[in-house]
Amino acid sequence: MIALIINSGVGSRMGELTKNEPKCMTKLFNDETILERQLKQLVYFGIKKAIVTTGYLEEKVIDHCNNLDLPIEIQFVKNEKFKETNYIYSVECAKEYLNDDIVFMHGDLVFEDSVLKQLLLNEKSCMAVSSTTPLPEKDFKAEIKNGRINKVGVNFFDSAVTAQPLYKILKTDWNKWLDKISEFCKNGNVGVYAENAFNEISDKCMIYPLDVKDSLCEEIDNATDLKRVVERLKLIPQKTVYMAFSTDIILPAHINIINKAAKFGKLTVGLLSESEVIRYKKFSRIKLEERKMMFSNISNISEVVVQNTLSYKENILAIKPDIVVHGDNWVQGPQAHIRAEVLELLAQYGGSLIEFPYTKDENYQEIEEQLRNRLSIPDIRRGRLKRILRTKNLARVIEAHSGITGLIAEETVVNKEGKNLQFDGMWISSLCDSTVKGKPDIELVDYTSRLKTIDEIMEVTTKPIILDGDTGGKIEHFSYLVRTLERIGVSAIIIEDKVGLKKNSLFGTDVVQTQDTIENFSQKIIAGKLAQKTKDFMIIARIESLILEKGMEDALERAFAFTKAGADGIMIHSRKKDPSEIFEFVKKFREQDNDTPIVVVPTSFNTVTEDEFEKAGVNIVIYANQLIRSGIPAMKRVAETILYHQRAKEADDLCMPIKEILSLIKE
Ligand code: SPV
Ligand code: MG
Repeated sequence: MIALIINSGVGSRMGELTKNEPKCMTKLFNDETILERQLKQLVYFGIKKAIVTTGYLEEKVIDHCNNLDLPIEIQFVKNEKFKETNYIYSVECAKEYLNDDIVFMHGDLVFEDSVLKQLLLNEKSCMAVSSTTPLPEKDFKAEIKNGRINKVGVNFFDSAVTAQPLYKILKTDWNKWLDKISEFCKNGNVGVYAENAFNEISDKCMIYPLDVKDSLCEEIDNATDLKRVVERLKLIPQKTVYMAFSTDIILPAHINIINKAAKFGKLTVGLLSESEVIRYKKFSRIKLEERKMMFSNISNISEVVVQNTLSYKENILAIKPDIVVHGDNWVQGPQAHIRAEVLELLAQYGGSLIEFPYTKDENYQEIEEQLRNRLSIPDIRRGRLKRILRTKNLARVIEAHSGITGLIAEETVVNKEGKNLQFDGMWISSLCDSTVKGKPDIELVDYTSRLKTIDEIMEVTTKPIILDGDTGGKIEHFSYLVRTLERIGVSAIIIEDKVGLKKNSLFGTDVVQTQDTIENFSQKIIAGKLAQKTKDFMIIARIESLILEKGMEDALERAFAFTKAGADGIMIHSRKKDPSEIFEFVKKFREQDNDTPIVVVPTSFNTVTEDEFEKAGVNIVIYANQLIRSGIPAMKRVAETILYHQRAKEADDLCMPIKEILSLIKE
């Protein structure tokens, strides 16, 4: 379906109003022109292309349309003889573009949405008529015969109704009408209405009257018409428009689309909630309240609300906007299903999705990049873990032991059921940091080396880092360690309540491991807390009672004591497959302490889902070693394959293509 709008004529009856402006640019109210209103209505009803005939003050019409920048393709066709011909000739000029079902209207016609809607919904070709308005003296009337339009013109008074030059014509009918128009024009019969041609073939070109009764549907021929129509328009409620934003920087491109959306009606903007922005964009730099303030101060926005999910469902159901506006960049790709849902919801009540062509804003990309780089600055990165814990019930953290595993933790995003899932932070595991160096996990890799690992990861990432601090070393040394970590931007250290030669917890009681006393370990925490200089840094106490089979009571006693000593979180560890002791601990701890974050490392109890942990009251889940454990067997297999075949070809399928490796690492 395409639209044909006739805008070639001079409109001399408008007097002064059309002296310098074409009639279609007459302003109605709120500065909206007749043409603007028509085009927006066409966009609203999903029409993608309009043919606009021009003539009088052609450049002004073209400029006006270009400035409107509506998501509708406009083909301008000039009637060079507009002064000496009627619009039958304008239609003839546009003929080559009219090979479709069409909505045909005069450029001075103002109608309400319901009129166009009924017209478009009609299965047959039809013309807008009114059985309730008195027959006009000089304007169009339609003679009705056998329930169809028989004649259209100003001189038919019998069996006639008031008619307006607004039609929907199916291609088959239109072709017949067009052929007759061409015949008229060939014979030089160009001073008449296009309807004169129709009147000769109305038995073949089946156009039915669509009675719009008292709905607004009027041509504006003079200043009196204009005044009357404007008064009626004032009574029609404005449309409601909805748009969602996740951005925390506002650039001209944003203002541009906001202005375009606001042209369609009263604009409500939904701001993606902080936790959802973190999910979607990795990090929100400014708080939701600040984003609200920014958007509320944009004059074309009437209301700002929060959108709690990437899905628009909740807000669409609550607001029932007439229009949702979005860039067309979500037609394909990860957001396509969100769009599909929006369309489905709008269809339920007759709302419309209006999509503007998306233009990639280089500026935006650059600023995003610059701001993203800032996220790696120690002062910004350090505080992110606490912010995440404030906005999400459960943070998911994965181990990183090198630049490349850091990048995997940083960049991996999975889209599931409309949600972007990604990791909130990185765990620098003692086990992995030792293993990657071919060393046992016994505090053998010293801090010179461990800080180097952290630095390598920090160089290429922005997400918060939790350091596995083993026992934390001597109390006197621990204070220095806290300051160093804090200074470089680490967010938290987890220290375990063990002394002597530390072995990996997953050995449990198979090896000799000694637990620290509550008093001594509390002193370590106190020393660490005294040493730290910012409020951002967290010292998390890890309790080994369950690992060392010292019982639940011991674990809980320690947890409360360490919290009292100032620990910012408690990590409870277990090496059992069965998670019940973990859940028991969390339940009992939560009975007395609702605030202190609880951390778990579900290496052995790996059947528990994040959801289950969240429900139980856990706040951080650390996937502590899966990247290194998956990497080692893959590498071993390749080494064995090469040895076996004595060449590398057979190993190729086991390897990532060099091209992909290169694209993984951005320069
Ligand atoms: C580590 O990842 O180094 C840990 C967790 O400390 S665990 O290996 O389970 O002890
Ligand atoms: Mg460790």
